[in-house]
Amino acid sequence: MTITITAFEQSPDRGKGQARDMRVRWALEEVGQPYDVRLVSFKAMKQPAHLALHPFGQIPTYEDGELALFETGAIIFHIAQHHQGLLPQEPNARARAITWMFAALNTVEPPVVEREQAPYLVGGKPWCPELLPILDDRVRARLAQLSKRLGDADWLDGAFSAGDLMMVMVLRRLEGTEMLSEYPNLAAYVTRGEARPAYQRAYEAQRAVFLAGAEAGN
Ligand code: GTB
Repeated sequence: MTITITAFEQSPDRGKGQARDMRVRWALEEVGQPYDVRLVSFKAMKQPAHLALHPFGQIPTYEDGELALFETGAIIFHIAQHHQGLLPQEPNARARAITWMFAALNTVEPPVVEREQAPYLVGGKPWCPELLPILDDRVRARLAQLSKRLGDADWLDGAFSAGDLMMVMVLRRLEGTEMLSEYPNLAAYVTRGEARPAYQRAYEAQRAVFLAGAEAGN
């Protein structure tokens, strides 16, 4: 049975690998699993057929036979548990790698997304100019802590793992801001992740969707 994931028919990021199907594509490429992609429009995501797969009407979803999953954390954990290459075998090292997945999603991603979305959500409010530096500082606090822990290591805990995959994807959301470049070891960490052949294949695959859509006039 071939794995099928869902992705945006027209990604608002114009094929820059920011939509979260990129995480799943990268994980599948790392473990060498082929997959199909079903593209969905914003409208289709809110229809019953998609809501049956994803109660919040979002992408990505993951289907393999009778199993249907949503939430990138759960999907990547599932892939990593069932295929070699994303989690160490040694139990304690495996638990630590899983811890980094949670840290990426629960501790680093929330302030990053909060900062990214603030201008859209409250940009018109008179107090927004005061809020943004506060949100910047919340991101910087996490980056400083992460930077200190990473030090001059290549990856967060030994070999590359699903924890690094998730953390690199979260940090990539800071693209276009100055913040990442203030922490050169984190910027190099992201570049190292992006240089992995599996990342490159995933990036090109999602970009091809955007290019095909643009050519078709979408
Ligand atoms: N917690 C969920 C997970 O990790 O799977 C979050 C899933 C999610 O946010 N999905 C987004 C979605 O479907 C797409 S990735 N949104 C449509 C909706 O909610 O109606 C988030 C995203 C979208 C676009 C960009 N971009 O253009 O740069 C970046 C990230």
